[in-house]
Amino acid sequence: MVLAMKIAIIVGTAGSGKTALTHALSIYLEEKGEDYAVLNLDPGVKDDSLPYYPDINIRDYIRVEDIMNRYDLGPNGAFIATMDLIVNYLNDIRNQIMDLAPDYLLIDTPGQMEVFAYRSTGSVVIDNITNFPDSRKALVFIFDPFLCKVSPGTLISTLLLSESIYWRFELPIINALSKIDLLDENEINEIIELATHPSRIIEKESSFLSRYLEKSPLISVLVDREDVLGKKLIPVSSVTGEGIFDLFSNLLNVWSETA
Ligand SMILES: Nc1nc2c(ncn2[C@@H]2O[C@H](COP(=O)(O)OP(=O)(O)OP(=O)(O)O)[C@@H](O)[C@H]2O)c(=O)[nH]1
Ligand SMILES: [Mg+2]
Repeated sequence: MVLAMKIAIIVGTAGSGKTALTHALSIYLEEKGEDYAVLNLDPGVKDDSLPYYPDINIRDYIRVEDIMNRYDLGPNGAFIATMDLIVNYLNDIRNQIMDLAPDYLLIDTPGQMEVFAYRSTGSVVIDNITNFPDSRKALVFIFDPFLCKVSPGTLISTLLLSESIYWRFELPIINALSKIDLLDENEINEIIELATHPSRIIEKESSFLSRYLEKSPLISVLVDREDVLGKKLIPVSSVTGEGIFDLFSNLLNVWSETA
């Protein structure tokens, strides 16, 4: 079956705004009259806390709280077990996607990004449920301003996280800065300036960090990739909708580049 679907997979650290951004993108597509579907891949989210209606919901198949009870596990162990058990339902989810056959599919991913992304399950899940010959995929990696504005070091770790997510999934990636309605313009500009030109972090800092960074192989990875990373960090607010048009335009570019 040929499905020329355009798929956005929303990833980011816990609380970065994945679910809210999935919702904001769904509102945007709804308003444009597009044919889209939303897939919730978070088996631990509270049902009444989802702001959108999931057309496909992993929780219809497996829930973290059931696994906690069944195997007498704590929340983290249960989440890891749940992610591993998800492989049993991949065909069902894939079939649901094929039945809906939307033009656009938005995938909201679990809070514990480190479990989802760094255990093998995450990429296996994404590969299996989205491997339609003509589909186009892109990751949207969220920079949580409340993590990356704390210090240059936390911004660097967020950049490296984005880079490592790219290598983990080997899919085109777009970086988005979330929650900009809670920032002033200077804060937004500074985060974008430094995130897209990591070498300026060294110039800016005259501290131990700067001396360390100059010698760190990690910063040279970022600086070497500056023209790629410098691609963009798109500021968005899922509350006001600011930047969602820009984010979607970038997604369209990435999908068309991979066509
Ligand atoms: N003001 C504001 N709040 C936001 C925005 N995006 C997310 N939030 C808030 O940030 C909190 C976390 O947002 P979620 O969308 O649940 O984040 P998440 O990444 O899905 O969280 P987990 O799935 O638990 O990892 C919620 O209280 C949201 O209302 C935004 O653009 N602006
Ligand atoms: Mg969420």
